[in-house]
Amino acid sequence: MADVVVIGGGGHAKVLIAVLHKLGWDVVGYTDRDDRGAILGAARLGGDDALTAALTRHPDCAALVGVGKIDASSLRLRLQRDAAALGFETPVVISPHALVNEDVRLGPGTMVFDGVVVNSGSAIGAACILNTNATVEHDCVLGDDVHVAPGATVSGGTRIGDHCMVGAGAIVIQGVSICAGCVLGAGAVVIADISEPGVYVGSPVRRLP
Ligand code: JB3
Repeated sequence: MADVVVIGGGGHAKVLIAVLHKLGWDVVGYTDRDDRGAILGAARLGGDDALTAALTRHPDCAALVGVGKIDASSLRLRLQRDAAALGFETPVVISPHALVNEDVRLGPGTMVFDGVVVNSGSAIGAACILNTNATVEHDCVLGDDVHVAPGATVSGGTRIGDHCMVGAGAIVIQGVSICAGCVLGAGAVVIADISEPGVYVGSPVRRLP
């Protein structure tokens, strides 16, 4: 059984820890500035300054970012890079209840949750979240720190830049390019390229001022 520490102790961490348990990882604890109590049996170790001590106690320990993402900030990627700089491995996590087909590349720290389908030819960057029941179709290219929220559909041949957030139930049609730094609201429908960072809502999407 491999050891892992989770960075962050909120809702996303809970979902991540449940998947880690199914995969047989031993979650040695989580870090958070707030004490959120035990999360599925994982205790708070302290703030992020407790990571160094955790690595000393568990020298082969991995670390995964359990802070979620609801905007276009780079926080998750920064936390992951900080953990890697301390010496932690940041492995890919694929739920046993997800389907990742052949010829798919997943960057370090990317997490693929229950019910996700990723189809062949797709390349997903580092520290991404493919959340519950999301679909990433064939030949897509997703940058680093992209969150595809529950139930969203990214159709074939789509490109999505770094730090984007594809909201719950959103639909991106085939072949579209979305630049870095975009947030698509829940249920948004993207039918044309997006080249300006911002928050987009509706069907078809419009950019919020
Ligand atoms: O929609 C879904 C399925 N999931 C959402 C997820 C993607 O994003 C979820 O519903 C939430 O909207 C959100 O999850 P997250 O980030 O876990 O949110 P929350 O439950 O508010 O917890 C965030 C936790 O991260 C808080 O306990 C913060 O104190 C902690 N946090 C923030 N910054 C941090 C840091 N923890 C550490 N260790 N380091 C930080 O820099």
